[in-house]
Amino acid sequence: MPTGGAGDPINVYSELEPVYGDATETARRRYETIKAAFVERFGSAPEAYARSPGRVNLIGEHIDYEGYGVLPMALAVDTVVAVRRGCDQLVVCNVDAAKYPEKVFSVDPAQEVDVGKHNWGNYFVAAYKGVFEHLAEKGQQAPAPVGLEIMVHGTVPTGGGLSSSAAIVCASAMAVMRMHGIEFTKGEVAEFTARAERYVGVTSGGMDQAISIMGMPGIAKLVEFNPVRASDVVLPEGTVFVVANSLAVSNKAESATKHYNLRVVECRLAAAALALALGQSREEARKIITLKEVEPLIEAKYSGPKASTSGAQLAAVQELLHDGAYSTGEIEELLGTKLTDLYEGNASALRVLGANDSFELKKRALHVYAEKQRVPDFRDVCNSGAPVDEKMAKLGQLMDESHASCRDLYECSSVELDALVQVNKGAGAIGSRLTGAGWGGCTVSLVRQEDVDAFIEKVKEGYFQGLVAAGRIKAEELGEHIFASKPAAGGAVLNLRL
Ligand code: NG1
Repeated sequence: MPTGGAGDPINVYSELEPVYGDATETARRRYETIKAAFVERFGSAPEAYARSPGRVNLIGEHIDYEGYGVLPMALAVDTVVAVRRGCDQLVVCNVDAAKYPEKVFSVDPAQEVDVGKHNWGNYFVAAYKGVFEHLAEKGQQAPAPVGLEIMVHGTVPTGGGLSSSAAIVCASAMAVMRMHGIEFTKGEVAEFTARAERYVGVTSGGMDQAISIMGMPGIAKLVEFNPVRASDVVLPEGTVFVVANSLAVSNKAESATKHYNLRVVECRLAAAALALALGQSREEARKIITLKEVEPLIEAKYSGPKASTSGAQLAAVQELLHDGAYSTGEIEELLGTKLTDLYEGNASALRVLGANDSFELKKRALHVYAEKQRVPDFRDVCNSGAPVDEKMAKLGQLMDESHASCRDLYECSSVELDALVQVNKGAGAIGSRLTGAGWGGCTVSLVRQEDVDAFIEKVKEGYFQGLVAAGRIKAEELGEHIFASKPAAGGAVLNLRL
């Protein structure tokens, strides 16, 4: 039985069954294809396979970088990395060579990742560097780097908010570790792969790598940070989550200064403004980075049994921050510093300051403090002894509230996502929301097992048929854009005799 604790070693199996369960026969055919591609390119079979899944976040959006726990599950779709020690380079190939052409890199762990020339092989190099960097951080002697022959195959849709990038980075890291005889715990791999992904130019919050490594079949995870850890959340019997892709593509890296990274800045400024209003000096307020750090200050002022709950935090925000945007000048006056000085040395934040001169603080803080409470609430409903129907109704309500908050307060939804959520609800979803960063990408809907087929048909009619008719997607591809998923296994190394 796979285990998913941060202190556990990476799972190693000699069979596909512990990972793929009922879908083992389909997986076997896929691995045979990967092996055949490997043999054709490199002359003989791989020594091992490493695989890591995509994920869907069930609740807790845009709060991981504020220090709060999130509640994702691993998906059945994954990335497989077949690997063998060989030549004196890193030769990175893909079964889909037309889309992902072969890339060759040196074995030097200190090499730079060329973010300017974005290519898919960068994810492998980022993971490779991450393994050696983590060894160095631990003060452990690194083994001599060896050349590797690699064949990758992924089934996680790319660019849809299901963390295809975490899947390839985590699978690559495990393959590199295996070939160098290096062992780290799951928690260590989750931490260093989150940092390593930044080499590819994305400021990751840490959720995606943690669930990709620590996911378990049938179990969602409450993932918490500093240090990263995951605890089991058993979903009610008969619960299925249906993922649907709005097909609005949000390029996170390109739009970061107006979307993702702007929100990170707004949250810090909201935290600083709250700290000031709660009596901290300007100097102290300038040191505050996350809204979580403000919690004890709120607790000190709003004494009483509920002082540590989101109720007190939301009351504090309502009282202490004003409606509407804060201008750069107003915040600079409050904090007694130029914002460019506050963010000195932080290139992504400085780009945000260059592109924006007003910041929404109240709405963002209201979202974060309400959303972070929905995560333990969701877990508590799952763990309660209530009847299944009642549990599902409460979970659905939390998901609906999360979507409304993302749309109205965090403003990270989009016309397409809102339309898809509406179609999902009309098709019988008990709860439905955007998942991942938003501004495009996927929705996740809670559906009863017995209703799944009818639900998917209705959503195909209500949302996707129009896109087929407009020639944007092909009817035979619809299964990639909407699919049911139960929590699937996390990352593993497979020593297979195929
Ligand atoms: P996506 O864009 O869905 O991979 C991003 C962050 C997460 C988290 C969510 C919002 C990366 C790689 N991931 O997820 O850490 O902050 O947005 O909840 O940036």
